[in-house]
Formats: sequence, C-alpha cells, structure tokens
Amino acid sequence: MEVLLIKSDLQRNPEWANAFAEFDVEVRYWEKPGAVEDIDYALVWEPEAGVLAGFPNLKLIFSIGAGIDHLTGDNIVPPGIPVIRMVDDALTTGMAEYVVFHVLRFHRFMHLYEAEQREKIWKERLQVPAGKRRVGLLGMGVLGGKAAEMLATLGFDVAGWSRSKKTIPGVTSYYGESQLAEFLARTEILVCLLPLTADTENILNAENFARLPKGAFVINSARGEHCNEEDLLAALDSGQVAGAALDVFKHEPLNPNSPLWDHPRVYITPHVASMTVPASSSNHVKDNITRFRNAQPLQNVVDFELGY
Ligand code: NDP
Ligand code: OXD
Repeated sequence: MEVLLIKSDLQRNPEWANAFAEFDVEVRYWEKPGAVEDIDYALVWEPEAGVLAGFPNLKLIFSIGAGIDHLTGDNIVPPGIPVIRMVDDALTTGMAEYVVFHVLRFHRFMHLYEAEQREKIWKERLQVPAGKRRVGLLGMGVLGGKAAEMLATLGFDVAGWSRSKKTIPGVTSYYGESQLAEFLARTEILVCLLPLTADTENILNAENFARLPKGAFVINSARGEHCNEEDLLAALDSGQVAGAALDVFKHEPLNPNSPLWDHPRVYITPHVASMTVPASSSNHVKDNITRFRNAQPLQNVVDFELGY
C-alpha cells in the first residue's frame, strides 16, 4: 500500500489518522517514517530543510496550511515534485468568520464600548449603515474572496485588491500595483489576506497606512511579515490607524515585551484566525491523490514562480 507521511503537531496526529482510516494509504508520522523508499506522499507543516529530499519515491507534497511560505526556503521542497496547498470549506469559512467578526467589531464601535464599559462610561454613538462602511480586502483568493462575499451579503461597501481582476457580485475589483493607492484611499477597514511573497512582504507599512483615510482600521490575518509592526504602532499612536486586529506576527509567539500586547486599540489572537480541520481537509488530499493515480489534473498546485 502507498504511504502518506504526516508532519503535523503531535496533538493532531490521531485526528489525521482517523481522517485517512477509510482511504487506501498507510499513514506514517514524521518522527517514525520507516524505510525512506516507502514514502509516496507527504502532508506537512514546517518540514525541516533537506528532509523531504531524502524520500526517493515521493510523488506529491501537501501543505497542511493554505499558506506555503513555510515551504519556500532553501532545500525544503525537492525540485520537480508538485506541491498542493490546503483549500477546504472549513478553513475558508473559519477565516471569513474571523474577518466578519473584527469588521463588525470596528464598524459597530465595539472597541470603544468595551473600553468605556471598563470605565463605566455611558456614551452613545450614531450607527453607521453597513452600506456606508467601506471595507477593503488585500488578497481576493479563496479566503479573501469568501470573506468579501460574506461582507457584501451583510451590506458593506466591499472592494478587493488582487493581481488579476475579479468578478464577485457586490464587490469592486482593484488589481495590480497601479490600483493599490486608489484602493487604499477608499478603504476604512483594511483586511490583509495575501500570501507572503517577495511582492507582498511589508505591504502594511507607513506609506500604505498614510494612503488610508485617517482613522481607518487594519485587520491582519495573513502573515506577520506583511506588517511593519513599528509603522503600525506609529500609525496607531498618531490616530492614522484607529485600531488593529492582529492574528499573525513576525515572531510567533508574540514576545511578551511587545508593545502590541498592551496597546488599548490592538486585538490579538494567537494565529488562530482559521485552522485546518483534518476531518474535512483530508478530502482535498484524498481527491488529489486519486487524481494523481488516475493521471488527472491536480488541484491547487502551488506556482513557485509566483510564490503562492
Ligand atoms: P490564494 O492563493 O487563494 O489567494 C491569494 C490572493 O492574493 C489572490 O487573490 C492573489 O491574486 C492575491 N495576490 C498575490 N500576490 C499578489 C500581489 N503581488 N498583488 C496583488 N494581489 C496578490 O490564498 P488564500 O486566500 O487561500 O490564503 C491567503 C493567505 O492567508 C495564505 O497564504 C496564508 O498566509 C493566510 N492564512 C492565514 C491563516 C491564519 O489562521 N491566520 C489561515 C489560513 C491562511 P490573484 O487572485 O490575482 O492571483
Ligand atoms: C495557514 C495557516 O496557512 O494556518 O493555513 O496559517
């Protein structure tokens, strides 16, 4: 029987084993791969450099996460082996929930009411209709596209920015470097759902914060390296950015000394905006293995030239 090697967090190994129990592969774990020639497929998160190259019969590599920046370093992915990133409804819906939750927080002034409750302050604010609130998503792929759709359904004035033009009902499409400034200028709540690449690293920086309307909000649930944390703190302190929800950081776990922890208008979660659920996401792996066996086109193959 073909062998699927899994490198997950140890805690979730039994969940993965259950998920593949009825599928015709033998599951083995990174810690105990057995004979290296046996390994046909690998499903991994943050594999150490050089290890995958040690499996001479490896046919496909699956990323446990949607992001593949953990696979782009030197000598991690052996040349010529297709890499498939994670796409799964549970992961997509989880991210859309996170985004909608924080957009609503800022839109409905919950960040202010929560702080005022602690001070026993009773202060009303006039409600802004969703249609008057301009939300913008950097990245309109699987996750950004779904979050945009959900926000549009709630009635927000939604736009997205991507490399190529998109057609999503109720969502204005901006694309390419040349339309970034215009997109930012109309965006009151900015959500980052870009992959981490050489082109997108550090995109949440002082220059781009300055392009937002004063008092905008920033939500980053993509990668910590998208955000210049010093620039964000400066923008928060100047009032250019009125609040931020951050799920990802340059260094994870976030250093206890980081000023972000104590900032009164920063909302931190520990890289949990959405998680891969073995029970459902294993179907994406099974489907691609079946396609491979039947010589059919694979789905969600990473383009390492583009970096996502
Ligand atoms: P996709 O590959 O489906 O989408 C990426 C989007 O970014 C596409 O719309 C793409 O444009 C756009 N894009 C890429 N490069 C550029 C660029 N240079 N300029 C403009 N647009 C660009 O990715 P997903 O939606 O599945 O995932 C996005 C990211 O979310 C992941 O890479 C990961 O880092 C992060 N993530 C975070 C999680 C968390 O818990 N915090 C959980 C899961 C994912 P185009 O469509 O034109 O190609
Ligand atoms: C992912 C993640 O990329 O969880 O899926 O960060």
